Amino acid sequence: MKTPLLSILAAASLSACAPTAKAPVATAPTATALPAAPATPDYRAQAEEFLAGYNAEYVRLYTASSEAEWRSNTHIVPGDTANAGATTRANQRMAAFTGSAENIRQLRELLAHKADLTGLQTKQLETALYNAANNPQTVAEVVKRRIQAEAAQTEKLYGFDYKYAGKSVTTNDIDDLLRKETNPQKRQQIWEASKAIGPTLKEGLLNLRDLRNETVQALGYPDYFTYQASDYGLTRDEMMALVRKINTELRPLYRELHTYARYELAKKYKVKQVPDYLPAHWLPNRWGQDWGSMVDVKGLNLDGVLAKKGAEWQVKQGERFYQSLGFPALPASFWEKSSLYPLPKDAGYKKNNHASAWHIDLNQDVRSLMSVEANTEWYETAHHELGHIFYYLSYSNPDVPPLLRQGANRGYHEAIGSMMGLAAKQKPFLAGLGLIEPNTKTDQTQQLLKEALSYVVFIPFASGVMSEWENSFYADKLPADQLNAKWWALCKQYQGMVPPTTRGENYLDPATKTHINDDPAQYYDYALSYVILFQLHDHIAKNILHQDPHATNYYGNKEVGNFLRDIMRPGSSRDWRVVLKEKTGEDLSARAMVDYFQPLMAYLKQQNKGRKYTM
Ligand code: X8Z
Ligand code: ZN
Repeated sequence: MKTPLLSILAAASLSACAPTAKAPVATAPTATALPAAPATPDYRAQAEEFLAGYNAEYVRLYTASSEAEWRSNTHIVPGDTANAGATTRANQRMAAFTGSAENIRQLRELLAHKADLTGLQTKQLETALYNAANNPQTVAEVVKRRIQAEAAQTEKLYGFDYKYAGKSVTTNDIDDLLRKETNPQKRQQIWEASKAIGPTLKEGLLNLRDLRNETVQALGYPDYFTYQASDYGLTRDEMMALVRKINTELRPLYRELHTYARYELAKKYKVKQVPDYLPAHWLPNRWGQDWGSMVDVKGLNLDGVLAKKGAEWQVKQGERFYQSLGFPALPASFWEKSSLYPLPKDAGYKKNNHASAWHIDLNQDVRSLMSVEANTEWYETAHHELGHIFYYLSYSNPDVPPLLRQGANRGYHEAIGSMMGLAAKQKPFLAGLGLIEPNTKTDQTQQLLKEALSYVVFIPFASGVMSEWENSFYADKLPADQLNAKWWALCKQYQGMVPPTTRGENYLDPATKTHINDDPAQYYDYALSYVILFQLHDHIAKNILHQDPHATNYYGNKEVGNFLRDIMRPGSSRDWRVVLKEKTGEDLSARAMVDYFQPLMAYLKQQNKGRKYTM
């Protein structure tokens, strides 16, 4: 979700304060005439005045930064310095304000009187202080260099010209080839083409690591990873313990999927000797993070349906789905200003090839940047991005000050749209919309297998490989000559995946993942979002729809919409733990996700009978 701008601002501090509890009002003066006491400063009034000014300036600078970043991400011409210059200047103005010594002094001073402030004031002040830590002007030079380095990295990342078989290809082309090509030699070449960008990004990434660490260190955070985790009110150790726990809970299922995939893919590629570890180029995704396209469910050929409907239909259909739950129509400006589809080949410029959603003015100017094509992956992604967009619109209300217009935590922001994407692929939903014949027999187990190959397979990548690598990169200062070795050691350990050939330090395969560059040290957001999405989905299915979680149809259900809007409307003004407990009756837990896929275990064990397990 993050735009580079958002990583400059960072996100709300959701530390373990009691956010919504009203502080007691100062005792009223008694009736008896006492000698006039020295007036105690009215901290609440002071905070109100400070925050009014702060929020107004924050919105103004945020909007200017977003506009500049938008241009930089939608109109990339290598070597063009105009956009990068404008973006850097706008971001520096934002940094100078959010990180100014005077603002930090006032924030600290007011926060020293928490007991006199309202919960909402405290939340805003803490958020502002959290944002300040990413841009402290006590180290203005470091912040300035980081902002410049980030702009340069974006340009390299999205200006790169991928080549396969002598021709320029887009990342959409590569992804499509990896889903469809059946010749293992060609697959290897395609996979290698997708990794060619890595070395280009190495110097910039190493530089950014130091600059990111140094900026947050100025306000007392030991490293950038710790800083990002603190947004959840967690220490680095607590965050790592949480993601490791999630990974452990899904490991038995992953082990079955891994065994299944090794044997099935060996059959598919006509390889006699089944490998112990999955060759990375066998998998239908550049990082092996989603294997969903391995399985076709008879009678549920979504790709076929979508191909006939076209790319535009998918985004429009996404909007209709949200509207059916009682969300408003998207503002006209969304359709006018978004960049939703691939650029024409002869455009003469490139754009960011990864999907994102933007809250340009922290109000009604919402946009999405995608390259939607007609296929299941983009159908899912369109629902995902619209989840961000409707989240933005939901908390852009007078009760939520601009500083708190963020998700309950970052994981929630990722969860809403992913959950809608899951719901929009279930059979009763598709049948209800007339996209499939309601009477077609489909194999429920195959459908569940397909889902597991997307959602379960993602966990060892997100909570394992990505989180462990970034933790080690930022917090443990992973040496520059061990970056790729560490990456592949983690891929083997968590995903059971190995590269087709030795990948030395002349490559930088982690950097081929866009988030490593422009959404740093927070990929666990997505792992947490899956956990949250299954918790929400489980609750919706069982307690609102009274349907089997595997076969739901949310379409048109206003109660589902109300449930979601209750979560979304307060933004980060409420504590995320309290919200989850209140809405689902549960603490954060992989319970619902594990339960959802439990029926698959017996099937997989049966399929894998006599096969060698290697994880
Ligand atoms: O990056 C994204 C979103 C960003 S708003 C499209 N996702 C992760 C990824 O692509 O790696 C969604 C799920 C995982
Ligand atoms: Zn997202």
